Amino acid sequence: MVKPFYVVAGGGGFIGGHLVAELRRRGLGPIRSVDIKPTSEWYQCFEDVENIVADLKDLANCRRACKDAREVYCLAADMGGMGFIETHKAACMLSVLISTHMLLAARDAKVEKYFYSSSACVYNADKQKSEDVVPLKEADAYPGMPEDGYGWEKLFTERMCRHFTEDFGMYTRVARFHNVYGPHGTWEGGREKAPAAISRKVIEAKLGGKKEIEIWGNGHQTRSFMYIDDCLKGIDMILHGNVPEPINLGSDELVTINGLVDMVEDIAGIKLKRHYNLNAPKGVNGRNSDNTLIKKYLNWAPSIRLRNGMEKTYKWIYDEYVAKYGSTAKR
Ligand code: GKE
Repeated sequence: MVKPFYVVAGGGGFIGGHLVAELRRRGLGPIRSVDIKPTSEWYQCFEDVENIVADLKDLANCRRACKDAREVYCLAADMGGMGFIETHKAACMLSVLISTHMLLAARDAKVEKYFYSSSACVYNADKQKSEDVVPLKEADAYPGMPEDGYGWEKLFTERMCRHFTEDFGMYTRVARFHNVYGPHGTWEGGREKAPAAISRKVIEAKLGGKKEIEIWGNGHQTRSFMYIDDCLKGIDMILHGNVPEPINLGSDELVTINGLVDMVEDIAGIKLKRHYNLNAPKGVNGRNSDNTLIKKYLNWAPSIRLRNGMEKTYKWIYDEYVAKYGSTAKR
């Protein structure tokens, strides 16, 4: 019997919501989307999808999620930007219950293809000490010294996927996401990452009239940021391609945090006085994606320019902000 369902675990989240939308656009289905949040808090929710509110830390819920599944995309995790993962290490590690139970349930349900979203946070911290970072190759995850809490859980689950393949013959694919951004994601509340946080702060300053911004760290930190459309394309290619090992899925357009602020200011048409909070969560000094391996396997790598993605992201957050707080908000 052909198993029909395309299952997105974490479908109420930023990337999960976009993935459900993309599967619909491709005409695939039926689709099942599972998330712990009430559907009113899902970033994207579609009536023609089987939407389930459930805690995937419970094995029984994972079995329900994987029933009759053809493909499973495991994106469910308790996570966020640096402000969240540095201060919620135990919660991040408890996602191992989701990761473990989803793998078990998918194995027992004999799903055809299983995708796991790992993270650039698996990389050895010693390789990310300098802002002038050498792009991270997949082998740089070892010897293991990942981001404390969140990164350990991701690295552990990568290994679990590998051994489920080796020991049980399960088809798994693993991508290491590098800081994904775009519309329909978290932009306030503490879990937001730098692209959304900087956008919100610039909007606050623009609408509030106080022409100042607080930046975490000294602004010299470097990162690469991947626009959601590249992420969706990469997930599809990695899941359906011959990519038998964890692989970088990230942009290699390196930018300093100051450079990101310059860009958002330019988009907003404003210049702000900068305050640097050196006690705020900072993460690693430098991180970039080496895309040699993904090009070798797929003859493709993320290529959407940061400026293009940030213009769309800024606009979406601006509209959300005004809808919530009004256009003369002083927060
Ligand atoms: N979140 C945030 N908010 N970061 C800021 C802010 C702000 O207002 N101002 C400056 N930053 C700086 C942070 O201090 C950090 O150095 C850099 O921007 C990027 O922060 P981030 O976007 O929150 O997250 P990271 O790139 O450090 O880490 C993320 O990496 C991903 C994988 O590449 C993780 O939080 C995970 O979301 C994910 O695994």
